[in-house]
Amino acid sequence: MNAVVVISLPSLVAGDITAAWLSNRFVACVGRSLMIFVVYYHRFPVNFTVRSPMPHDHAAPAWRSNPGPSRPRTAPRFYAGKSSCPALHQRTAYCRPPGFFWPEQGDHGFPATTQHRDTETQMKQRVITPLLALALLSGTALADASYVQREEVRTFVRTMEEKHGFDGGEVLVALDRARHEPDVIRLISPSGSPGVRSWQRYRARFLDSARIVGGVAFWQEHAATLQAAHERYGVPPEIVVAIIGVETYYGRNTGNFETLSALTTLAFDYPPRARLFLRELENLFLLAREQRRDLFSYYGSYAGAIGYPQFLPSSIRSYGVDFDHSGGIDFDLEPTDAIGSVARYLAEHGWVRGEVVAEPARVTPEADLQALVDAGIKPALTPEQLAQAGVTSLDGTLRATPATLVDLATPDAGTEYWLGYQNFYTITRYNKSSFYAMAVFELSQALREQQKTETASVE
Ligand SMILES: [Ca+2]
Repeated sequence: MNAVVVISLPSLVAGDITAAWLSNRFVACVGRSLMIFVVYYHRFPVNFTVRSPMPHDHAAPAWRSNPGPSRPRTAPRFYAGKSSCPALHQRTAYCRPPGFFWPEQGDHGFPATTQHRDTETQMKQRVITPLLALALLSGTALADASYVQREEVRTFVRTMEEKHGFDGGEVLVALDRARHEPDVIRLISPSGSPGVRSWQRYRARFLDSARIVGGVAFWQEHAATLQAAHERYGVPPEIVVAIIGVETYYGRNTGNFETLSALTTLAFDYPPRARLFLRELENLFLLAREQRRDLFSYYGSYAGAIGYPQFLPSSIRSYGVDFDHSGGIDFDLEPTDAIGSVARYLAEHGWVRGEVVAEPARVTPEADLQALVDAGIKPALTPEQLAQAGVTSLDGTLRATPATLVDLATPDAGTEYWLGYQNFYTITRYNKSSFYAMAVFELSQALREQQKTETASVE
C-alpha cells in the first residue's frame, strides 16, 4: 500500500502539473487568437468578410429547407481576403455586410432590403463585444502578452499592408508567433562598465592558429569559387575568407536566434536602435516573400544577422548573389553564395582591385597624432598633411593616395599606428570598427602566408 502511494503520489502531482500546463497553453492560445481577431477586425474590417449564407448565384443552399442538425450552430463561417460579398457593391439580396457571426436557428439568409436591419456598427458591437470580453477574461493570454496588442506593432502591420501589399492578417499572425527574447536585449545592450579597449586582446580572438588553419582549409575547399569571386569583383580570396572567418568561424557559429523573434524584439523593445531594426524587420518580411521561404526558417545572431557572412536582411536583398546559380540565395547550408555576396558587398562599397589595404606607420613622438586620428576613419589625409605631421610608412615614403591614421591601443603596451587606405575603409563598411578591419586584414595576411607555406611544402 505504501509502495502504491509512493509511486502514485508523484505521478498524480506530475499529472496535475501537466494538465495545468496544457490547460494554461490552451487558454493562452484561445485567448490570444481571439485577441488577434479583435485587433485585426478593428483595424482591418474589410479583410474579414462573411461568406454569404446564400451562394452568390442565388441558388437555395441545401440546408435552407433542412435547417436541422446538419448545419453547425457554433462553427463560425468566415474567410479572410480582399474579395467580398456582392451585397457590398450591389446590395443584392441574401448577402450580409462584413462581419463575423455564428449562424442562428432559422437564419437562412434574407433579402438585404427587408430583413437586414443591422448597421455595420451594430454588427460590430454585437459580435466584437463578447469576443473582447472573452479575450479579456482569458487572463493567461494577457499575462503572456504578445506583440500584436501594441499600437506600434499595428502601425507596422499597416505599413506592410499599405507600402508592400502584404495581407495584414498574415503579418499579424506572424508577429504573434514572434517571441520576446530577453537574451537579445541583454546581448545588444552596452555593458554597464565597459572595459578598456585593448587591440591585443581583440586581435587574439581572431588571430589564433586554429582559425588560420581552418581558414586555409576553407580556402582550399572553395578555391574555385573564391577565384571566380576575385575575378568578378576584384576582392582577393584571403579577404573574403578572413571576413567569413571573423564573422562565423567559416560557418561554424552562425547563431541560433530565430531571426524574426530577434528583430521583433529589437524593433519594438530596444528604443536606442529601433529605427534600424524596424527597417530590418520590414526587410525580413520582404526577403521571405521574395525567397518564397518560411519566415520562421531564418536563424542567426541576436542582432538579426544571417548565415555564413552574417548579412542583415536588407543586405541580403541588396547585395546577395546567387553565385552557384541554384535559383536562390542560400547563406545557411553552403558558402558559395556567401563568398560571392561578401565580394560583391565589398566591391559595391568601394573596394579597389589590386590596391593595398593598410601598412604600418612610422610616427614622430612630437607629432599631434590624436588630431590626425580624429580626422576620421575615411581616408582623407593627403600625403602632404601626413608628411607635415611627420608620419610616413616604415621605409620613410608615402603613397600618392589619401590615407587615414589608425591607432590600435593596448593598455600598458603602447599604441600601434597604421596607415589605412581605401580598401581598409571598405572593410569598415562591413563593420564600423578599425579593430574589426585590422583583424580581418591581419587574418587575411596570415592566411596568405599559411597558404603559401602549405603550397610550398606540397611542391
Ligand atoms: Ca544559390
